[in-house]
Order: sequence, then structure tokens, then C-alpha cells
Amino acid sequence: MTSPAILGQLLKPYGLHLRGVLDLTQEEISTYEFDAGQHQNNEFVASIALVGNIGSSFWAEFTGSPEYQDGRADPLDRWSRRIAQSVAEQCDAIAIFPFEGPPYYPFQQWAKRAETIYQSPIGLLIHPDYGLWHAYRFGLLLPRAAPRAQADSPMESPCLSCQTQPCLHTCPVDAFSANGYDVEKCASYLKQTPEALCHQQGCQARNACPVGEDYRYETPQHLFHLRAFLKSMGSVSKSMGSVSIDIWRIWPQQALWSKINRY
Ligand code: B12
Ligand code: SF4
Ligand code: SF4
Repeated sequence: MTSPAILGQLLKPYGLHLRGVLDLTQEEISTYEFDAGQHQNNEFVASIALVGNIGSSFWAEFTGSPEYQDGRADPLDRWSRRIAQSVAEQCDAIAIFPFEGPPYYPFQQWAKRAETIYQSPIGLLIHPDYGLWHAYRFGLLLPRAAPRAQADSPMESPCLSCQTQPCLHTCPVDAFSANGYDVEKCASYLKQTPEALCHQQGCQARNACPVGEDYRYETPQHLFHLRAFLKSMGSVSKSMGSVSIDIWRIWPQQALWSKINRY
């Protein structure tokens, strides 16, 4: 059985981190048909280790990779696949990805069960130390009794003591509100306004958060993600409109998929 320490060592050369491990419920295992993919030694899937970047931890590795440099589409997804497959082979795991879909695996929901992390008012998960500057690159499906990293000490969401909530008031087109994130508003502003500060500095709402200053993405990385988002807007949905942050919380995936199609 791969320990968190060994998994951490396998991920380190790529600038990736083991973010946490969670047990899957029986319902999740059957909904996602995880049992179909057994591990080499005939053990069944029972938990997931979430792997991600903290700040710009993977950026140097990624930008030095063939995937980044070959000019082909989706370099980060292809890089993530290669690294994940290699790590998975070494620890008898099965890799799954946040970008596989739709329907998508609920990485944010899982993250809340795996580590000390909270929903921020703008939908992204906030970590008490890293703030909004982190993301998930892949998950590793592991057999029962997967060992845990030491649990984070309990903390409270930094948003609870954030008086002015600048993340909600900085977007030039007010794409964030109590109703959620107006994806269309954001994307059309970005497309129609080449001089927007967001194109030079990244998302202003995300930048406005004071938490996790030391982990703030390097500007080229922030812009890389923003451009990837803009590109994806063509393929995700042309009429997504305003998306309620709490609206699609429930299994099964089929229901989620129909909602994604509908909005
Ligand atoms: C589809 C998707 C999008 C879509 C639709 C978002 C929406 N509101 O519906 C679009 C393309 C718009 C999008 C944009 C972004 N996304 Co997005 N997205 C996803 C994805 C692939 C699936 C979400 C989903 O449907 N999950 C299934 C449901 C059941 O789970 P859920 O947790 O309830 O999902 C809800 C939230 O994820 C939310 N959501 C998803 N992305 C975003 C972004 C924002 C700003 C908000 C408010 C909400 C939100 O919408 C879902 C439905 O309510 C996830 C990865 C994943 N597999 O979870 C990444 C993910 C949520 N996105 C992420 C990020 C960082 C972004 C961006 C900020 C930039 C980026 N690409 O790096 C941008 C925002 C643009 C900007 N202004 O900067 C990260 C969040 C990390 C974190 N700290 O929480 C994730 C987890 C990907 C990752 N690799 O880590 N995203
Ligand atoms: S600006 Fe304040 S409310 Fe917004 S995400 Fe950061 S800490 Fe939370
Ligand atoms: S990228 Fe710019 S327009 Fe889009 S949500 Fe962020 S601040 Fe608003």
C-alpha cells in the first residue's frame, strides 16, 4: 500500500502535492462505476487521493514539458494525463481527471471532504493558507484502507472574517453576485474588451482576495488559465448564463448532465 509520504515523493518532481484522501460512499462507487476498474491485485476502488498544485508549484515543470512546448491543444490536460498515468502505475492506482466530462467528477465536493477547505463567495474553494491559489490536476483511485495523510488542524474559513469581501466587488462587469457566477457576462466582456486589465493581470476578482499572498499565481500562469477558460467557453456551453453556485450538488450524474445541457 502506498503511504502518503511515498505518494508525496512520487509527485514532488512535478511540483504537485497530495491534497488529501477521502473515502467514497457505496453510492458514489456505483454511480461512477468505479468497481469496473479493479486494481492489479483485485482490490476494489474505495478511496481517492486528490492531487493538485499549490500556488505556482507545478508551473516550471509544466512550462519545460513537451506538452507545453509542442503548440498543440490542451497542453495542461495532456501533461496532467502523462504525469498521472506514470504515478498511478507506480502505486497501483487508477487516474481520473477534473476535466474529463461532461459530466464532470465533483472534484470540489470531494476536496471539501479531503482537506481543510471552504467554499468562497465566488465559487472557488479557499484554503486558509493558500487562499484561492490552488487547483486539482487529477485524482488517484485507491483500494480500501488507503492510508491517510495527517489531517489538517481545524481552521475556519477566512471568508468569515473578511469584512469587505473584495472578491465580490472588483469584477468590472459584476460577474459575481448572490446568484452565482455569470459566466457569459465575464466571457463576453473579455472577448469584447482587449484592453481589460484581466488580460494583463488575470481575473481581478480572484486577485482582490487578500488571503494566500505568498501563493498568488505568477502572472503568466494566471493568464494561461484565463485563456484556457476563454477557449473552453466555445466548447462548454454557448448559453450557460448565470450559474448558481449551489445548484448542482446532488447525484446522480445523469441529473447533473441534463442540468448542464439545460443551462
Ligand atoms: C465546468 C467547469 C467550469 C466551467 C463552468 C463553471 C460553472 N459555473 O458552471 C467554466 C469553463 C466557466 C469554468 C471556469 C473556471 N474554472 Co472551473 N471547472 C469546471 C469543472 C471542469 C467542472 C465543474 C462541475 O460541473 N462539477 C460537477 C459538480 C457536481 O460539482 P460542483 O463542485 O458542485 O461544481 C460546481 C462548481 O465547480 C462551479 N464552478 C466551476 N468552475 C467555477 C468557476 C467559478 C469562478 C465559479 C463561481 C464556480 C465554478 O460550478 C459547478 C456547478 O455549480 C471543474 C473541475 C471539476 N471536475 O470539478 C473546474 C473547476 C471548478 N474550475 C476551476 C477554476 C480554477 C476555474 C477558473 C477560475 C479558471 C481556470 N480554468 O483555471 C475559471 C473561471 C474563469 C475566470 N473568470 O477566471 C477549479 C477550481 C479550483 C478551486 N480553487 O476551487 C476546478 C476545480 C478545476 C481544477 N482543475 O481544479 N469552470
Ligand atoms: S476576498 Fe474575502 S470573502 Fe472573498 S474569497 Fe477572499 S477571503 Fe473570502
Ligand atoms: S476575468 Fe475579469 S470579467 Fe471575468 S470574472 Fe474575473 S474580473 Fe470579472
